Amino acid sequence: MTKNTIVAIATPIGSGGISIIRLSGESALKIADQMFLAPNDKKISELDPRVLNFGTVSTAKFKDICLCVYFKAPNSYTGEDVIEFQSHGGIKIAEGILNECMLKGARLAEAGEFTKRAFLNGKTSLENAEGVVDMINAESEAELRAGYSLISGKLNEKVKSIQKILTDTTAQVEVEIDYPEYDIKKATITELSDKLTNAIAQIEELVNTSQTGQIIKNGINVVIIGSPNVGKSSLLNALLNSERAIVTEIAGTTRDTLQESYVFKGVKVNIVDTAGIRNSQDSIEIIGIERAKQALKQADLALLVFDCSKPLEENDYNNIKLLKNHRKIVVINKNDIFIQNTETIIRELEINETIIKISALKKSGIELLKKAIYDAIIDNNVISSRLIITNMRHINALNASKDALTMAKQALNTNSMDCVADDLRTAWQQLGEITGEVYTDEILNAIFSKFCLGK
Ligand SMILES: Nc1nc2c(ncn2[C@@H]2O[C@H](COP(=O)(O)OP(=O)(O)O)[C@@H](O)[C@H]2O)c(=O)[nH]1
Ligand SMILES: [Mg+2]
Repeated sequence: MTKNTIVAIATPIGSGGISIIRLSGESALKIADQMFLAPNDKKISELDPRVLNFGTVSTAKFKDICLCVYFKAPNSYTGEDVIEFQSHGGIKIAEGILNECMLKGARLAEAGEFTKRAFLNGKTSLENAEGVVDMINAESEAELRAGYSLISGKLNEKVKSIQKILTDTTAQVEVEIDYPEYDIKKATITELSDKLTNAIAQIEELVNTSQTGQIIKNGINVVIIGSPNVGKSSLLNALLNSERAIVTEIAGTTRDTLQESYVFKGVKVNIVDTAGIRNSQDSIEIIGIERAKQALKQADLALLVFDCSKPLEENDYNNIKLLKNHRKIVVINKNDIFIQNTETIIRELEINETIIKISALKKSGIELLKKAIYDAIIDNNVISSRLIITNMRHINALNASKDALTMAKQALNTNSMDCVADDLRTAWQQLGEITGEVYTDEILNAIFSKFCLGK
């Protein structure tokens, strides 16, 4: 009877101010009544819901002073009876209360099970729940903003408004199917077609934000490429403002790729320092150079670094060739010495890309470079739009819906109204997968397994 009541520690495991142990399900109140007493010997079921009560929690092995709150179904996170104990924050205390709840009949919740129940009980939509995970896992402000637009229902609102167009259109199409004795007016076909064009345009507008959305989610991937000793590792350190990579005057110091991140204007930038590319006999360095080339393939942008304190050499020209078809920014380093060489180098490079002059040693030009990296990749129009699609699942559903609408439009032109109705239903359902109006167990498992325990 009680196996449907779940329990988990909702706060991170470790020492801290407080730990929260959360129970949800039909026996939550009964279990809490056996464990918690307020000072006047009142059980939690005798106290008001939604009030934080002071009292004592008792387990078989110890007692603790704690707070306890009861959310009565359906007015809770999961839509079921929910109890939360707030104990002193310690691993043994939280585990003890958790174990006691299990002894009294609750079972350990799976990852994301509280939120899954919230979804199944109609307390949250699917994309809303995904917004919660995105916010928890966010590493930049841009990710937080994208997560919040899901939680606050902006995508939901938009999807519902497109679905409304589709429902209206379907109704009109079905009238035509039901009364085939009347010839469909040309005006009707044009009107229906316009509605579909409008829906497709709205979906496209969302899909168009997804490229920037994916970058917001994953960060801008930047790789530093250049000959040995041009100052790549010094540049990484300057961008991070920390002495992360080893810098020496010995060529070939960096053997392996090294990835770190910083945040600029709220967007995460993943930056990879690489071994200088040259013809090497050193077997470890050769592997490093291979890794550098690999990192280049995965990067959104390369920083091609040159040293302006000496003339360009063969390795530099090879790197220009290597990066010929790659999106890049040219970085001229060591601008603190031999500045007169810089212009000669720029002329020799014959490169049309953005050129930024810096001194990694003196940390000059670094902010300018950070801005150039951001501007090269981020579409400011998208960033300032209210809604950015960051989630692959949403992108796929939007594209599938758009495909079905394109087919509906073609069917409309050939007057196959049954096909139009079918395609419209598919398009509606694909949008429904975003909000969770349409779902399968696989979809739910894929989404909720990304949650942490206790969420
Ligand atoms: N004067 C000057 N020296 C630099 C600058 N950047 C790097 N160096 C020096 O160049 C040498 C090689 O630097 P490093 O970052 O290890 O180069 P990497 O091999 O490309 O990673 C070191 O001695 C650095 O101190 C710079 O902006 N100005
Ligand atoms: Mg290096």
